[in-house]
Amino acid sequence: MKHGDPQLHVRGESVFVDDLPAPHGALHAAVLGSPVAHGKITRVDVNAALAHDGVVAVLTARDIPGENQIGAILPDEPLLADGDVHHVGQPVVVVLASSAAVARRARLDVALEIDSLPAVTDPRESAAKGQLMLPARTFAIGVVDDAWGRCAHIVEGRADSGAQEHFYLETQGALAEPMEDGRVRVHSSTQAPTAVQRQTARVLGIPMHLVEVDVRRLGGAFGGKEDQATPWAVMCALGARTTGRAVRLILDRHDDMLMTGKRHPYSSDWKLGLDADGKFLAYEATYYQNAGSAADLSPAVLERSLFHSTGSYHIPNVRATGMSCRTNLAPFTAFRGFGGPQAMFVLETAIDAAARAMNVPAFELQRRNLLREESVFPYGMRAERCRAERCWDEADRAYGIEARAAGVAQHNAENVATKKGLAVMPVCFGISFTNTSMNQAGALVHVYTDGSVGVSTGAVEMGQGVNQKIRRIVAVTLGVDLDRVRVETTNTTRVANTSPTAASSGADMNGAAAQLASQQILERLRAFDADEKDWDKLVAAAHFARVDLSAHAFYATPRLHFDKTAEKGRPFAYHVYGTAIIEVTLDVLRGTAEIDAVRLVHDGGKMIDEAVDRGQVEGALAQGLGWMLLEEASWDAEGRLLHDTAGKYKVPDLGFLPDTVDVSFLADADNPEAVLGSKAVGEPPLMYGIGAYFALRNAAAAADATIDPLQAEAPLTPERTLELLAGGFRVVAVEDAGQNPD
Ligand code: LUZ
Ligand code: MOS
Repeated sequence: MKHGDPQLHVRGESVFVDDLPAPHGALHAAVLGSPVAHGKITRVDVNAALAHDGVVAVLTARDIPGENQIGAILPDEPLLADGDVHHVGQPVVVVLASSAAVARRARLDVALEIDSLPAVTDPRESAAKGQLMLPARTFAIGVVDDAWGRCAHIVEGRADSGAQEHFYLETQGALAEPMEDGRVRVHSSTQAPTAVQRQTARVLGIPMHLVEVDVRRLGGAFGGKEDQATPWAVMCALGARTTGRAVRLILDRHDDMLMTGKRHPYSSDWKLGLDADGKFLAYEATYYQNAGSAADLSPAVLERSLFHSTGSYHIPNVRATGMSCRTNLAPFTAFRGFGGPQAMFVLETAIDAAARAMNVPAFELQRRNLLREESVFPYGMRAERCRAERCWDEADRAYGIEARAAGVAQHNAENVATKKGLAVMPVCFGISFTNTSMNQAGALVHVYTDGSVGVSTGAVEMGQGVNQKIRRIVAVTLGVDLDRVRVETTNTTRVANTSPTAASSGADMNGAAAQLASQQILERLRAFDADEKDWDKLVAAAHFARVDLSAHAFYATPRLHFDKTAEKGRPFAYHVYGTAIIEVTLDVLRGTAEIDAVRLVHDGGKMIDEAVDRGQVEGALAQGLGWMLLEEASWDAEGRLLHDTAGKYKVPDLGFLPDTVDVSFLADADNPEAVLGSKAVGEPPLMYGIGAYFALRNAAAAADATIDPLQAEAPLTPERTLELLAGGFRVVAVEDAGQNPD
């Protein structure tokens, strides 16, 4: 791979939106956001800002020629606030100037007056006030209420998980150029070029064919650019339309953190019932999703929480209810896992509590209740080619769960100042957009007369290696060297009506479309000359004989259906499985922890590019560990973001990550449901990180047996760990224990 993204990245040659050469006369934009979380706008006076040298225009809601609306699921999100504001940082005014510095300075001189109203930041309070985005949804199987009576053990409690910054290296940004005849071309750092095209057309009041969106690559996205790249791109297009000049808007880190949404915090109630043998009989969960001030993708995220309420386990009686609760925080949005991690954290909390109540290791209960072939999920789908037990048993065979647990117990018996903890985390994640209609992709393949190949698809490269996979798929299909194949930018005039590159399905769907297009060309070439072995000669001769060397193809994931009235169907093409074993060491006095090792077996299918998949597993794991133990997002009671700069927010780095990360891929893992037998990889491994929470809490419990397992709150930062220990921890006790170990 001589010309791939990794090579360009390490040489610093990769071009991002901010690196594109500025068109002649290009302007720079800065956005003024609301300083308060909720209120009525009483005055917006832009004259002082306009008076700045270099300021060309200042845009408000009144400058929007079309609809002031960019909400995709619900129409509840104006591009620029009009009348009222609903979160701190909500865009109100866009300043266009000769430089970003001038635009940022001038925005401070906009006179923006707002009458503050009370803000709601807590999802339970929002639900109590009836501020749901949509009616609550419930997924159910069996009869939960009858099952409790048959349970030998019932545990009940609460679990809370926090928000998470996407912290993509490249912040949100776009560049829009006015073109002839009313057209606009938008370069956007988006996972969803078609969404940018659609919302730009909506806000400008023009047809979609006047809007071209082009995406070379993203410097990371993680879901943060599935829906929330759109406003900045639309603002640029609006500016270009208004001034006739190109407009670039790149959020600085502070604005990005302040104005954009994060992973949804959840507050949840749970209840788990088991029989005397430790079999799960009944499970009930209620999720209060903190959705923020506009729907964004929240209802879809909530739906995925419901799909993943039972994690990797078979539970015959389930009732899971979810609510998207409107609050006065920036709209929370897609983030790798998309509601799945939040739901799995709740269930693992319940399992951990049950294990403590029954005085057995949690991993015994986990293993006993894993999904099996033909297990039915609460949403009616059966587990096909279920690999939950295979991954677990393979991890156990390779890494020895019992032996490691014994080592941890021995350490804890011999040590007072440090305690070790172990947890096992099985993952099962459904692959496909839960919204069935989104499971479609297109590709356009050109073979040029010199035999080189250009491929366009709907997939967006964001560092996940989708272009490398598509290259391989096309090269293998056509039978040419990898170097003959180039993946072009993602562009709405070449491949139209695309779904976002999301739901881990970018390579699955766009790769399949690229394969179909390549096959069409190959069939034409073979029909023309079945015997010619030399690719270059074959192509040149076929062109001379007027054979079409281009093909478009379309792929729609087969066999998907879902009935939202019954909440039953077959929403996923397949599931990805895996099991991780996580060990940590806690410094009991300081509350700090080291993650010692993560060892895992992952079901990668028949991998198209093992290096790419390994990178995805390791990166997702790091993000999951960070979410659980390190990354603390916080707001004050007035809805002001407290972690509003890079310096106030910890992201996982090499020092935080374990020295030992053993990733093995399941052997013989063909997958007939995806291209070339592969499996999607982007999101599932994030959820291995959940095990770190329980490994650490187990370590804390080894220091203090009084820690309440019925309440779980993530992230388990050193501060929170010390709070947990404070209940039963006394310095005196440690000194005593030193002389008199018990
Ligand atoms: N985005 C989306 C997603 O729109 N629908 C999904 O089901 C999904 N799943 C995971 C990540 N992004
Ligand atoms: Mo999504 S969380 O943009 O796959």
